[in-house]
Amino acid sequence: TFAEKPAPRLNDADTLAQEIVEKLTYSIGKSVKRARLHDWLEATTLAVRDRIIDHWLVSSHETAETGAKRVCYLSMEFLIGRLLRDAIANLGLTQSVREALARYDVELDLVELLEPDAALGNGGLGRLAACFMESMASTGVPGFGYGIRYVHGFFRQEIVDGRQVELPETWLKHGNPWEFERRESAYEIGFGGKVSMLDEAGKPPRQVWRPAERVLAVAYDTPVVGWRGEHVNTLRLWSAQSLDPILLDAFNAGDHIGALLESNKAEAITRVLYPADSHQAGQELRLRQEYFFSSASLQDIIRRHLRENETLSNLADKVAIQLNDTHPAVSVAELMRLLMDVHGMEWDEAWTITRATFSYTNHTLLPEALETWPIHLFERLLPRQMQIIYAINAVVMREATQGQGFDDTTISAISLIDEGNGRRVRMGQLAFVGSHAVNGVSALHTELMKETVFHDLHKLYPSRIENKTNGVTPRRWLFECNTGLASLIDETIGPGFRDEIGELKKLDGFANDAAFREKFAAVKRANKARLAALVEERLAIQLDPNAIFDIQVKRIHEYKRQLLNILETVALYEQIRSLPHLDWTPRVKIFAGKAAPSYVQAKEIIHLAGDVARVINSDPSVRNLLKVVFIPNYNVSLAEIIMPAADLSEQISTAGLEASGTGNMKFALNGALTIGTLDGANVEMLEHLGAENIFIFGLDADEVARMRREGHNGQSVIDRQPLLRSAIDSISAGVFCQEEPGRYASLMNSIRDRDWWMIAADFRAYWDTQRQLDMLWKKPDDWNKIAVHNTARMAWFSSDRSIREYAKDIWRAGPDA
Ligand code: DL6
Repeated sequence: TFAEKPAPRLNDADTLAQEIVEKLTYSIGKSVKRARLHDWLEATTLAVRDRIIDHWLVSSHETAETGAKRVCYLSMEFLIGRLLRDAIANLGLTQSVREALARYDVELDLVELLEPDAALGNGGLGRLAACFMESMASTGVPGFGYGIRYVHGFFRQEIVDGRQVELPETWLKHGNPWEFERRESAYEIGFGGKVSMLDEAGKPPRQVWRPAERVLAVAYDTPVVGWRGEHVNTLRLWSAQSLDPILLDAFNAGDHIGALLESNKAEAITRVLYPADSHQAGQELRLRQEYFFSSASLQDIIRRHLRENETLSNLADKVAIQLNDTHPAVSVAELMRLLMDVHGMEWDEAWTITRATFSYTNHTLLPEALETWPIHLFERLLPRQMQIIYAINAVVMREATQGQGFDDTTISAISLIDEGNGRRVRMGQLAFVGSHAVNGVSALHTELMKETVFHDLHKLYPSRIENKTNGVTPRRWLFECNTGLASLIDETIGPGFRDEIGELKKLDGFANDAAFREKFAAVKRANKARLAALVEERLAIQLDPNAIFDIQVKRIHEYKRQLLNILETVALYEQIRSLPHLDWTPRVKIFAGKAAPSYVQAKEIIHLAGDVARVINSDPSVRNLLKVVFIPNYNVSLAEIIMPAADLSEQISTAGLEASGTGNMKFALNGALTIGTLDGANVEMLEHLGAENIFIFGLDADEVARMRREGHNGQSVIDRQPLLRSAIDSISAGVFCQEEPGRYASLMNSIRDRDWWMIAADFRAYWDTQRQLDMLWKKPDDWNKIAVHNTARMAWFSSDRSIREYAKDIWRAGPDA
């Protein structure tokens, strides 16, 4: 039976070589002689997948046998990246697979590069979900990720004539050897139609929803293997299909296109990922996506539960469901519907179970990102769920009025229905009231949640909000992406840190060891050379590895302030030109990131970065002192090359706006110094690293809020700062875009006027801190000491720590439950 552990397979290269060639021959139908590199990728993936399956079946069976509580992580996004390297590293097979392929003159490194990135996410939220899946498997928490199998993931970015162009991404072009289609796990999902009361003799009357449309959600499973292959979880992604692939009546009547309309409409639901991470999409298709994957996941959870239990009354003891932001918030109403209308439960019991089962993570305070839906749309698409939301609202209102005696303003802030903007359903409120725990993703963000978006709900339910600071998996973000550094750490403190990341602290003492620092710096140099080679190949720009690699890679957004970095770059350029005799520290400014396709200002920022790069890179007077590059199409695989190559990490958001950040953690773990504001998890990095090992500047969140209240205006600051004024004037005057001098007028005016993102307000502090870093670079011993401290002290930011906290405080699941 599956309960018995399978006999361990031999991990030697001979056995693996044989298994890979078997796949090549019998699954792909190619001979060794004829196989292309892509065939080797597929054969290797299938052979490695077989190894994972052995562990997968054991893990699933163990969970079922022991009745252990499962954690279901509902997320609209999983930004996974490539899987092969991760899987073989976690299985401990990297060397054997490398040798096995080498027998056929095939290089593992080249094979790996052919795997497409699974880019089923936009940025931070989706990448966090991927880290959490890996950490749940690595810490032995029985986890199920539930999401959407988008045919087209996050768009491919090209820069054409300086502007971002979005192209469709086609990760499934060659199929996906990691996944298993589960046709037996398919569920009907309804939309529209009517609700009526059914009064059957002998039974209590109940509401029945008769949807006008139905589509099928079909499961595709990908195994997620944890560290040392000890535990394997499942990522279950839903694909939409039509119940009737062809409408035969229409087809027979000669309407061949009409016969396919239904199926096209159904399949559209999972065709493409919405490419905006901080702006709500607002379209009907998006709401369909949200409901589609929520309902499919809940039906699946209930079916599995009833297979193993006789009742749904103990659902919350057996399953914890985490809502990753509000995208799956409709689940609260859907679970109530399933429990009451389908499984005959009474309201009170269903409500108790629902709240005990769900918990919700908030990832942003930006008002434009907080999801609301027009009631008329919601009601038309999901009439029964709308009724349930009204009923939940009535319960909450009663608690607020009778229990607490809140006034009308507070009540209307708490309400699930926003009456002020054409009547809308507030998904944040729905997720909040339907959950027993609500968390922010850094200490500062969690406090701000209490003070701002959930101020009134926090008064009503004061113990519900708690903090769970984000983390990143050290397997992908250190062991795999920075093999040089990981091996150096092995040599220095032994390999124990690979199992217990806390042991990285042992490295701290080596910061004072000159020989170690030299080796640490040599690893960094090699990583910088690798990035420089990539930049030369893709952009034909040569970078000097002796310069500071000063890197800002993330989504392009005004609050992340790439514009502050560009202005400092322009000011530096002008200073070097006017004071060429000074001993300037050479810098390479590296940018990468995608803008949401409809975000005009963000696209202008990309254009400006490119224009500034073109002018600076072609000016002989700053050669070797300043270079600027914008690397197109930032994705997980590119990040894996960039993070280990950074000397300096830019985490410079307007304080109070970055919920946590996770790039900040990846950079520091790989030994980059951080220049940053007191925002998101930077605040906790400061605590763990010590003030001497991180470069904090600028306004804090309270000061930003105060200045905004007082009506801060940029011009008054600019007038007092000649460097800033000159940079803004040069950009406005078209120095970097002579072909269209007015191109950046409105971007620059936004700083002169309201300066909402506090760019002018923070410029001086940022400039001064950058110059302090210039000085530090001239003392490599001091710089490298700080870099070593960064790697040594970042262990706390492992996503294993985050997951253990969720498991203990929120889910009450996992090995220690
Ligand atoms: O929590 C993960 C990640 C944070 O680290 C970032 O600070 C935050 O911006 C990001 N939020 C999103 C979009 N949120 N929504 N909705 O990706 O989450």
